Amino acid sequence: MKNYLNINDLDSLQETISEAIELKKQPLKFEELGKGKTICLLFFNNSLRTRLSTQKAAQNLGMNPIVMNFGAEGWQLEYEDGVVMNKNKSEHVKEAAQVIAQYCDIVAIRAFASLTDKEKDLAEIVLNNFKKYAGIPVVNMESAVGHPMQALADAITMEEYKVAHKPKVVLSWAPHPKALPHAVANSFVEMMQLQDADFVITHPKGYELDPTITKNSNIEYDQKKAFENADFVYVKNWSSFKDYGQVVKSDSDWMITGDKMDVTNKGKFMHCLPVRRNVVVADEVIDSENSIVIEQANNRTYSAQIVLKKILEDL
Ligand code: SN0
Repeated sequence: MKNYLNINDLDSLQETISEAIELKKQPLKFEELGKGKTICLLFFNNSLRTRLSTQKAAQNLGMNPIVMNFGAEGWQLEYEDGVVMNKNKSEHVKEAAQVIAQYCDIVAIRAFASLTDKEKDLAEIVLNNFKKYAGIPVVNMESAVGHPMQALADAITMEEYKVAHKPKVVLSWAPHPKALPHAVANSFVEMMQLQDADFVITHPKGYELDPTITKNSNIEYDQKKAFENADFVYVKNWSSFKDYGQVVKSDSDWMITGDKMDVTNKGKFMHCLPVRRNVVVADEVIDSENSIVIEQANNRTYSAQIVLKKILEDL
């Protein structure tokens, strides 16, 4: 594999999930593969799981990770061509990306959506400019549009907790005090489109995701109805896509409570974390035995490790 920008960069999701589960049993099996190779992890935004699990994954493969908090400590980058750079942007991505490529073999980037400029967000300007100018493999650690590393960890986790029948999987919007990106929800939808499942998206009217991503996925505006007999309930807040980046209503009654989980099929509660307790989800749900959020976070290491392994094999 050359780059990992989207879940569809994987040749086969099912095979990748199986390989990741094997790797989890023997995480150090391929510690020679990355010997002498360096990965630069560039963070334009905050991170806990992504930062630690991707470093751990790289180390398990024998690589040297270099981490940089680019947002706080790097020069502000210019992405437009032909600009007179006499304002606040100190360096052009053309130089920055080429320079970074001198120091490493793979570059992994976190750059959230601005949620103010829809066109630029949809064009994935950070990821695509690094891809264009760095000339080395690029890994998406949450971009404006997607978080495929999270989606792969989610798929691994669902495989580990799989039910005997075709599962019912619900992606539910939940309230949040801030306007959040669509990336996690988008990649979860794209991943579910590769699965054999009864998949339902539920959210209040006005929170429709990008229709070019959801395509013909089933949308149910009645959250309780959507939850009926669900085997997995994947929860995430996102801002409006149509009224781009806006919190159109707060809808606190969309919080995930024990009552709602009661109509599921002992449904597993999933969330990518970080999560706002008693805003997004009630304590009783996230603290219940059906909550699998910690295992999801654990699987971030193996999703990153299988992705890096595939890239290292093709270097
Ligand atoms: C990010 C998001 O895309 O929704 C990262 C998720 C992996 N989440 C947040 O920014 C939550 C921040 C908060 O203040 O709750």
